[in-house]
Amino acid sequence: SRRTTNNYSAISVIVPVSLIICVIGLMGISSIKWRSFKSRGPYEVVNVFPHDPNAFTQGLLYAGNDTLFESTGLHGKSSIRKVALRTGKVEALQKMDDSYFGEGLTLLGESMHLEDAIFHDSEKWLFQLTWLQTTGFMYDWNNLSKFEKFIHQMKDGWGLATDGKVLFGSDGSSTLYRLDPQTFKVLSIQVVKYKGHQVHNLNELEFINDEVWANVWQTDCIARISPKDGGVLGWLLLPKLREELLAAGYNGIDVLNGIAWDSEQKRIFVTGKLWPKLYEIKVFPAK
Ligand code: DDQ
Ligand code: CA
Repeated sequence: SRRTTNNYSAISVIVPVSLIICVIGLMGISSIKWRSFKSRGPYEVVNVFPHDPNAFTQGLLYAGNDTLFESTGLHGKSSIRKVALRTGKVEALQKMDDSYFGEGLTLLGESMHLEDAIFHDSEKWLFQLTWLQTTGFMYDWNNLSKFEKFIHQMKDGWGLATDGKVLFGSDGSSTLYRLDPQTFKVLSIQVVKYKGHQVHNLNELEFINDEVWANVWQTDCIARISPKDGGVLGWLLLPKLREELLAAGYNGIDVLNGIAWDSEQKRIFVTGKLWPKLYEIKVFPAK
């Protein structure tokens, strides 16, 4: 009878324990499935908007109120334009002289104290670079036909962004420049590096949450740069966006280029040169 009691107690332990192990195992499997479903990648497409397929996008920014400003390149087709986010409709456009190739674009004002501002009556100014030249243009954001030339000290003009105080510029090299928005003098430079290797071809820029994001020309990659030391904090790899457009038959598209940040609603927009679409994406932390 003692033996029977022992057997009983063994069963009464083994059965519930194995049941518990089984349940924990199942929960584990389902949580792995759930996690892999949730982490389809480090980003997610939230919205897709129309984009002018004739815009050779070289600069993109969000100006509030579902409005973007865009700088386009190619000689004879370069422009600066105000674009409605939801429809992609061009609401204002200033064509550039045929000798210029539009490049990086940023918007600065309000918080900036512009003593010698060219347009005293405007509260914000758009700054635009041009390719292979040190000439840039400053526009009244309310009236794109009001503009003035400036000369900067970078080798070339590619990307432009701002933290609200200085301009960040790129010139196709691995150098990230800080420029004074009043004198356009170089305040400091940083060499952008990933694990000790220089990252060349830095193109369109955006200042997002204390990071400088840069499209790397001829790649589907965006480098997230620390403005403290020029180190790459992480990468955003977006080959799918371009590949899906190609698969949908848009054969004339060029590279991914154009990042804009809506700091109020925390929205990130990306597009490309001659892309028919502009994407709102949600990005998960770099690390
Ligand atoms: N940049 O964006 C790398 C600064 C300039 C790209 C220039 C691409 C030139 C394309 C020329 C095509 C002529 C039809
Ligand atoms: Ca930008």
